[in-house]
Amino acid sequence: HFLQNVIQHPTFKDGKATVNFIQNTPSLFKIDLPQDRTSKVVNFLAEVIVNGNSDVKNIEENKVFRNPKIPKFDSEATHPKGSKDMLTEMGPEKFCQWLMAEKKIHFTDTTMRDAHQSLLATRMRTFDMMKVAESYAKNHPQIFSMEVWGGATFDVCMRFLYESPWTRLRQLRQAMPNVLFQMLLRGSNAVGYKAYPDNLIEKFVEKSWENGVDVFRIFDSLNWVKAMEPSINYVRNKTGGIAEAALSYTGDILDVKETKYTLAYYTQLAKDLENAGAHMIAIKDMAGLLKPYAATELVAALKDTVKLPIHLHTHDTSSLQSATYLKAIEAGVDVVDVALGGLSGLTSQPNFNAIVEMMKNQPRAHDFDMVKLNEFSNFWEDTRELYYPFESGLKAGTAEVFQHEIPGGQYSNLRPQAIALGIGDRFDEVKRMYAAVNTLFGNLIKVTPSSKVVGDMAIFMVTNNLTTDDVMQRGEEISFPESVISFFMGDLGQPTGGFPKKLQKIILKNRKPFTNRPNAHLEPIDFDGEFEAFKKKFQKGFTRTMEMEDFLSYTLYPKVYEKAHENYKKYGNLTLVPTENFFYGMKLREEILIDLEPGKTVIIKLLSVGIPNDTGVRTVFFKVNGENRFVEVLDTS
Ligand code: 3PY
Ligand code: ZN
Repeated sequence: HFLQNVIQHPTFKDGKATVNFIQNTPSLFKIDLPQDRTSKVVNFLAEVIVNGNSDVKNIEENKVFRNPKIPKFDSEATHPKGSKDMLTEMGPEKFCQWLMAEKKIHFTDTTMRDAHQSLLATRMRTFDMMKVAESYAKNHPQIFSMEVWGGATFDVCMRFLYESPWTRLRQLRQAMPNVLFQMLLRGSNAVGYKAYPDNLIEKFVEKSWENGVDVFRIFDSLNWVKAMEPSINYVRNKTGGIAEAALSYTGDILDVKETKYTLAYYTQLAKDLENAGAHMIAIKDMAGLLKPYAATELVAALKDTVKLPIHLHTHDTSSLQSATYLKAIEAGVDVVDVALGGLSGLTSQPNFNAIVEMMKNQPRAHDFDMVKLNEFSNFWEDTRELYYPFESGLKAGTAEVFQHEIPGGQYSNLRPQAIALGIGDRFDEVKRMYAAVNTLFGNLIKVTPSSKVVGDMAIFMVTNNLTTDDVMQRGEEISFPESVISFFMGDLGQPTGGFPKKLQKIILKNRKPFTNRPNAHLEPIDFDGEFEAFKKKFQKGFTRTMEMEDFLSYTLYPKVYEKAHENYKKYGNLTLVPTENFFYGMKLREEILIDLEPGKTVIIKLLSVGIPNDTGVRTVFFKVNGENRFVEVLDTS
């Protein structure tokens, strides 16, 4: 193509080409190939090289990354039998009986969901997960489950990573067919921040199961059983999976002054969830407030109250939570949530590797190949470096969490949110205000989305220099954040003990709140009609056939989906681009390999980046599979 361009160029034809002809004539490199997958990826790289990835702030120039090593495994061997195979053989009820009869402590590995949600603002890409997925499932098939989906991953996958969450799930499922996959489902709020129609939740559960989810951890951000019940039923009736219902833990059951979230409150909640049909009970300690001695009491009481396996989840924000696990294990908890060393600790889960060591030579020990398990920890430690712009900045455990009660998954987002609003240096105030807002709102269970309401209000008050007294005394003049108004309208359901009435009046300014289930006043989705309309709108120019899963993504996050879809059309499947290049572009003369599919690898080398021309356009020259290519990009800096 290049030679054709040279030969046909008028200057060359007229015999006027000098030694600088090629160098001064970029159009010679303009080769009109169809916009194939390679071109799309090259276009994306050129864009990031010139303008950066808009999601990445505060780049450290000349940062050098380590090369994460993938622990060895036999790619020819079949996967060893694991928990997924057992669920298939036994069905959920028998499987849960087997689990309760187990002496060994079992582990859920959260590395691919909550760990990076809580440490790296959920930015972990499928590319890095897929590097180790097969190796992990073959080396450590004895884990109880892998938490790989749900929570904030669904939104962030599309919003910032331009990935399809469904494709992520399918790819991981293929690489890890032997172990249970777990997701976090926000009950009536699915994987979003508001209530959705019941039939949307039903379809979402069904499709999640079909695409690979086995264990559904269902919670409600106000611990409202009524809001969890439909999801429990959908899992029971529409899937062969496990309905794990969660009690979200807040406060301190050992505090004699605690009158609301007492031990009796939690045991009653567990009983109600068992009656609602849960196969398992999770203690969801989203902020890491369950102290060791409280764990002894709570786990023992739950074991006495329900005949279901107990699964404990915590965040190590205070650095105390390995002790909580020890006490919970002694009290008979069946499964604990842990993250591989390199992505553990602080706002993430306690350290998997260390907890296995803690239990060695003890009656409830569970044997793992520690050399291998540590290699996986190292893989994540090295990989984590690539995500440095998304680190929360927390350097050490903080006992402050027992005062502010900010969930681990929210902490890593709240600071960047504060920085973006120009109050980064007032983060201490934000944390204190978070606690004050919680008291003002009547002491809530704070977990997505109720935690977002409290966070939004705290940020709003700090930004506007408001005190809680201001809110109570002159709240009529204040326009509160949308999420706060919606919360007091009852859009997220009813909190334990009801809303503080006086404040509710101030915030709603005479609007009448709902008292029934928010989903009950939402129009059901007309799946036949709306899916057809969706296909009409999005199928044109898209390379594969639109599926119900795409429609679900769109229905849950319309605007986010539209943008991700446009990007997909423009740039193709970006999960193939190595993370370093996805976030930071390429260095001059760097050469990278991208596997577009098995057996189809493209080799891309960056040759040069031109200076902006009169219209601000820069020409980026590459060598792609040995051929010269150039891409013109408008420099928006
Ligand atoms: C989520 O809902 O994303 C959470 O992780 C809550 O803890
Ligand atoms: Zn969590």
